[in-house]
Amino acid sequence: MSEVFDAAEIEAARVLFARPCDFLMGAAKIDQLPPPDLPEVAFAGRSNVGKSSLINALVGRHGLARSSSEPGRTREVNFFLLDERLRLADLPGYGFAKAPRGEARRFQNLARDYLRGRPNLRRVYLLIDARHGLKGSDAEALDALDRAAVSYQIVLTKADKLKPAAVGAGAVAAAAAVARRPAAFPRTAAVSAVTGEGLPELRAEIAAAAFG
Ligand SMILES: Nc1nc2c(ncn2[C@@H]2O[C@H](COP(=O)(O)OP(=O)(O)O)[C@@H](O)[C@H]2O)c(=O)[nH]1
Ligand SMILES: [Mg+2]
Repeated sequence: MSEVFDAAEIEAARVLFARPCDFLMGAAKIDQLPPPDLPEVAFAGRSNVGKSSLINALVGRHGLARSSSEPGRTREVNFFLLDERLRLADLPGYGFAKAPRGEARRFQNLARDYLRGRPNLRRVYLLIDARHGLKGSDAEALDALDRAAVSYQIVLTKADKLKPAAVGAGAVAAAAAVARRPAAFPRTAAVSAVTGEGLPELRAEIAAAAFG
């Protein structure tokens, strides 16, 4: 089932993500963040890469994290509380051409300030569309994560759009692209919010990062 996690770890993670998960709050400014009193993991990536869909799929609740058709929501850091012991943070997307320049800078600064000053942040999942690979704006995000020294892991999204061999090749390419980056986690993940592939393993990765 998984080369990295055993059946008991996969099952424990499944049980964790089957626990209640609710929207906690959206923070539009750095001083609105919840206190850093619980382990947190964050999901980052270009607009439309599938951040909100992945959070929904992980917790099995469609419509929990809103999709990017509601732009206001995507300019905040949105927090979800899982089982009253783990917070999931949906970060503002980057690389969104339609956002006005000043506005784009404002929410990118928010994401950067969040990443720099969050002692309870256990890992950032940097989502990349499996069909497109890493883009220039992704490289900028990786630079920011390396500078902030926040552990991050690459997650290829929308794996259902490609044949398994192509997803595998994309995973190898992404792993090579981050191999020398200091804060990058060596494993990459590949998921689909549509078919559910890769979700059991990613839940186990998150549980290990948060509580391991
Ligand atoms: N085929 C496919 N489409 C997806 C997947 N995840 C997200 N999408 C679609 O991609 C678009 C953007 O998703 P969203 O979660 O809003 O992206 P966000 O801006 O990163 O939060 C939506 O139309 C989703 O339905 C996936 O795993 N497979
Ligand atoms: Mg979103």
